[in-house]
Amino acid sequence: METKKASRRRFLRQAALVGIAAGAAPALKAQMEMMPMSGSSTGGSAAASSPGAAAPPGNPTDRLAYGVRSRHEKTIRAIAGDSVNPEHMHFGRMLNVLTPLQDIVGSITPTPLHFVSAHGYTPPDIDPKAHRLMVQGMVDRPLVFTLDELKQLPSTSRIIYLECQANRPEYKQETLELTFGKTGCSQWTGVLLSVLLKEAGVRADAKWIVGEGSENGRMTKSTPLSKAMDDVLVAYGMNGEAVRPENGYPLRLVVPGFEAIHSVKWLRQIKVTDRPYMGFQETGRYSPRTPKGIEFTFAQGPKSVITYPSGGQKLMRHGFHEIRGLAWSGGGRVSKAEVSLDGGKTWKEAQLQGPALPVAHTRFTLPWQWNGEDVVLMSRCTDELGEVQPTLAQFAKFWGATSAEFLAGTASGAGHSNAIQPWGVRKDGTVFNAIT
Ligand SMILES: Nc1nc2c(c(=O)[nH]1)N[C@H]1C(S)=C(S)[C@@H](COP(=O)(O)O)O[C@H]1N2
Ligand SMILES: [Mo]
Repeated sequence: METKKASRRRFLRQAALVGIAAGAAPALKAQMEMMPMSGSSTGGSAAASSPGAAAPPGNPTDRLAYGVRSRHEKTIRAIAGDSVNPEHMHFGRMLNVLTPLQDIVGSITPTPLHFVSAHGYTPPDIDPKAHRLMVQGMVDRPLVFTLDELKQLPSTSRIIYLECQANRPEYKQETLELTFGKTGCSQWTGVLLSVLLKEAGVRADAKWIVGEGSENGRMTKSTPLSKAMDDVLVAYGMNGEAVRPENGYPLRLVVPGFEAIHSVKWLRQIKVTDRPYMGFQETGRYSPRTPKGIEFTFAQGPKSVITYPSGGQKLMRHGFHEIRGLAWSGGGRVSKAEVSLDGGKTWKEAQLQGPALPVAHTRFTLPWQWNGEDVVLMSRCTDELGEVQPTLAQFAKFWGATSAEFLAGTASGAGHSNAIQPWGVRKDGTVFNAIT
């Protein structure tokens, strides 16, 4: 038997269809106003018909055709300090829009809140029908694909985090968002790049691929062929719908676990080569300089951060708080997340909120009683390779420098920065960045 709820849902759907087909928004609005807003099947119709339960504003047909969040929800992305007005971008200026991690309650980043990074050029407005992807270079058969052709090939969906190399605890920003906001986690859908490369026939002496974007300036980035043949996606889908314009519409690379610069957006070409390009993306800040010369870094190490309580927030009461955070690793699954309530002297194992997927944001929680004292909270994680997230001192030592030099900005150029992030809680409940 069909429940009342199900039949109302069906009615709504039909009403929406009728409304769209006939452009009959006023009729649909009238029907909607006659409907109780909630709970009539459980006898809650009295509350539902109270004046407080008025329909939200705006055109109901539009609202149903493509959902919008409650008007009471205000979370937005911040534009990072190193960005300029997107209307006036030119080479050398970045567009950096941050994921508001402090407001996100799950492990998937809502698409409209996913960070955006673009290298100085306005995200292009691409017509998907006119768009082409070319696979050429050291291949037997250069190929050109339309979007429709790509969509007909065998598809793969994976939940994968992306993180920019500029997400650096040692930048010592005040808030979680400013320090960690250049990461997001989405379900990406597309074709494995290996499918296209096999179709084109990669020559035996090829070693690299170079992805190229469609924006003015055509960003390029070199990625080892071994990775390209492994798990790189040519993605057209992001969380179940088309990739958003700023995130690479209609096509982008998703290179799991590598710093996000590899995940070339607005992808128009894959060139197979025997060596990497030595362009801006390979020689600039993305490649650490060591005594041996320029080094490339690829898979990102294990990293985590407490998202509540975090820098910029305030604890409003003593007693119970649930410590919450995110952990991820370019090396695979997060196998353990730990929290320290005493500035790193002792560690407690946190609860991982499954599924802990490989190369994906993984939530962790730990119940906590705050007695109103000053405390320093930290998290660290371990990945399935057994690698443990380092302290800033350990991280700095690895790159031949000290914490102080990293905090002063005189030791830049290291690879992925995954140092442990401490948040201090003061007696008045305010939370601050306590990195030293
Ligand atoms: N074509 C192109 N691809 C690009 C970029 C760009 O500027 N142009 N920025 C890169 C950088 S630095 C990052 S961190 C990621 C960010 O992906 P997102 O904007 O979808 O979060 O895209 C990468 N891909
Ligand atoms: Mo980036």
